[in-house]
Amino acid sequence: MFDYKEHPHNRYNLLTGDWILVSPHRTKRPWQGKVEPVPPDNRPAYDPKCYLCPGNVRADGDTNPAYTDSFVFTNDFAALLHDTPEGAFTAGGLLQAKSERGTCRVISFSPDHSLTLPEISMEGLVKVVEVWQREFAALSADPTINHIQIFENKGEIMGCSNPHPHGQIWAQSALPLEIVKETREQEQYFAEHGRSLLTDYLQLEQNEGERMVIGNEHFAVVVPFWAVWPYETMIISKRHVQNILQFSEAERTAFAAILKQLTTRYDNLFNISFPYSAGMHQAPVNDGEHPGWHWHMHFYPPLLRSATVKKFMVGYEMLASPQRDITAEWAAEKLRGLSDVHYKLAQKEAE
Ligand code: H2U
Ligand code: ZN
Repeated sequence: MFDYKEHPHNRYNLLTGDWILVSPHRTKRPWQGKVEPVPPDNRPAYDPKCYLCPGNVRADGDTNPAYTDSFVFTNDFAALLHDTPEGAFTAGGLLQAKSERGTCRVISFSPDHSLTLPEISMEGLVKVVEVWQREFAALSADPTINHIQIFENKGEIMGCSNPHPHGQIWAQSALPLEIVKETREQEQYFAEHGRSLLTDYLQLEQNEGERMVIGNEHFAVVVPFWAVWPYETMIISKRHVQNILQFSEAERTAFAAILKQLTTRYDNLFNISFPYSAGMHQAPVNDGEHPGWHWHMHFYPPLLRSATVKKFMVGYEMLASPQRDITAEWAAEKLRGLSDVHYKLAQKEAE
């Protein structure tokens, strides 16, 4: 009898249409591979060499203002540019290239160099959500922009260039690959059922329970059935909205709260500042109606079994398909069991 908790199997990703290989029996294998160093975690509130701290000079020679909440600027090394000429290149009916237009923004989440999202106050986090909303509104006012990717790279292990709490936004005219897939799957489901795919998925997860992590009145966190990264999660809005501008005031606060709670639990998993890449997926803009699109946020953390052992996406995964050993159900149970009090606070209180 097939038991998906024990036997190797493929799981279907509802949002992309991809499949991933799950090998639950393999978690018992011994580990003698690479162990990552734990980066030091005792930063000052102000670092004179940091390009994001207030009053400091950035690579392009600009001086940051003495900001008190958050601070947003156009990336000095932007991957996308506003003034790219329109055009295309083809050769032999085989090679294709199309010019791409856009912009990249950097957002410092706080003037305090020593903080990370879970350590920023609720008031500060609500302001971060407001900045995301303002940026989304401003960027979508440009009719050449069709997709706005709001994200955060956290931790040296993810290639993050600076520990100062910050995120990025890349806005562009083409729809990137993941968005094309998620648009296709969500629109198709909506056309068939008249409800959003994630409304029905969340309902199912709430009924099953075993992949749920945390939730509040407006948002829920789940380890997706098809998760690839060991502790991958997804924040889903309980209301079917297409983008962050449609959040009510209560939803904005509830989103800030769930962000704090989830990132706190992540830090508490291995008692370190937990690395990840995280980002919101939202409906395309200036691109007609997308009634099937349902706002959500993915968290992709690279760590596997401790602060120093990372999951590698190599070999079979580069050549064939993503694969995981520990199951989504096991990871969710682990995350559910963690405290909502940040380990640094708990340590301070214990002293
Ligand atoms: P990451 O740490 O997630 O890579 O983001 C930091 C971004 O900040 C990075 O894309 C930009 C880099 O190009 N940057 C500036 O815009 N100005 C600077 O002075 C240094 C870094
Ligand atoms: Zn700084």
